[in-house]
Amino acid sequence: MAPNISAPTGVLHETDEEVSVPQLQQREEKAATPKPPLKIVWRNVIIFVYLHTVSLYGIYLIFSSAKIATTILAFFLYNLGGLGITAGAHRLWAHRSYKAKWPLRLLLTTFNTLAFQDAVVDWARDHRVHHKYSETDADPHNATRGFFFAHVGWLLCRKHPDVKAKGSGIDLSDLYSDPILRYQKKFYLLLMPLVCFVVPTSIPMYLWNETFMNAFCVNLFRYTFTLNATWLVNSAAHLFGDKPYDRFINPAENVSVAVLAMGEGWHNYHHTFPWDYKTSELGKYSTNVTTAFIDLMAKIGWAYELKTVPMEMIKKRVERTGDGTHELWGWGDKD
Ligand code: ST9
Ligand code: ZN
Ligand code: ZN
Repeated sequence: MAPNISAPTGVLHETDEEVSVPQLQQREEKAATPKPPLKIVWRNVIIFVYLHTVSLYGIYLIFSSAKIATTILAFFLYNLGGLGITAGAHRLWAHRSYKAKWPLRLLLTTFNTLAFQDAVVDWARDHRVHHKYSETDADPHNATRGFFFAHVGWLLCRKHPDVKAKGSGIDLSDLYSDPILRYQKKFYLLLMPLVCFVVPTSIPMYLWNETFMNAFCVNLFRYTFTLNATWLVNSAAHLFGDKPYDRFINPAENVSVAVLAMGEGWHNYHHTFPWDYKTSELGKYSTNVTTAFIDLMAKIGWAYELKTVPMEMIKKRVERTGDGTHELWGWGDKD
């Protein structure tokens, strides 16, 4: 059964029939081809070890010498940066699950730069490849290679040749047609250090006389925390949780990840119905802050054409491919 909405160019809408075809093809090819050598990128290993070490010190400073305002700011910026990934790179740009007017696109691009997960066009390219070739060698963070690889290991080595080969077939014209995204990519090496590091470190120093060390380390912790919350979607939410919508895929429903990742842990639903702007069936605000944000933007007219999935389609899918954990008896109480 195909979704009853039109698919924009380059966006991946899996139909029921398509779900396992790439996995099957890949398994057959894999048996015949030797594994390419793993090329570790030591520069990244050093950077991520440094980042996590300073972040641990940042946690210590939060509980010892940092001012409370510095910690509150870090929490606030985690939310803004998070929205730049969830509402921006993920739901708006990678999946086109809603449309946004230019002020919202500009805001989300700024938030996205604060989260420093590379330019939106590159993030969305990897993510579209991830959905289309999920759990194969063409998936940049293929979770069948284990928790560590899916979490951060994939950022510490060169990509598998299949990622580049299969990824080159992904249409990104919709992303490159947006001047805001083109400018973000073009000036990324100037904008990112400013928005992600310089401004968040300077605010506490100039507004409430925080020390450089406290401001710098607490902000680095904020950045690393957001990274790990994001990476958990690729690792934990691809390995642990129920599969009420499709038991034949690895992505699972993981409430802890949903809370940390602002609503992105409902991953069995999301991989089954990737065009839903809520990335979950109900999109309850308590475990899906991003949906609350998009709904607010829709109220002021900055977000529009929000895509969802008809309840009847969800129900049929649950009955056909679910693992039996869906509370079907609650169908009448949806919010
Ligand atoms: C980071 C990203 O952390 C995290 C993304 C996670 C995604 C999660 C998704 C889950 C759902 C959403 C949940 C959100 C939750 C948020 C919660 C928030 C509270 N297709 O990459 P290169 C080609 S970033 C086609 O260098 P290498 C292409 O020609 C952290 N072609 O590959 C490309 O050239 P260009 C900060 C592709 O050399 C060329 O290959 N950033 C594709 O193998 C070279 O590309 C970092 O730390 C493709 N998919 O290096 C940087 N990919 O780009 C880390 C590549 O010019 N990255 N090509 O077109 C790197 O250093 C490198 O990418 C590498 C691989 C070493 C990992
Ligand atoms: Zn997605
Ligand atoms: Zn996934």
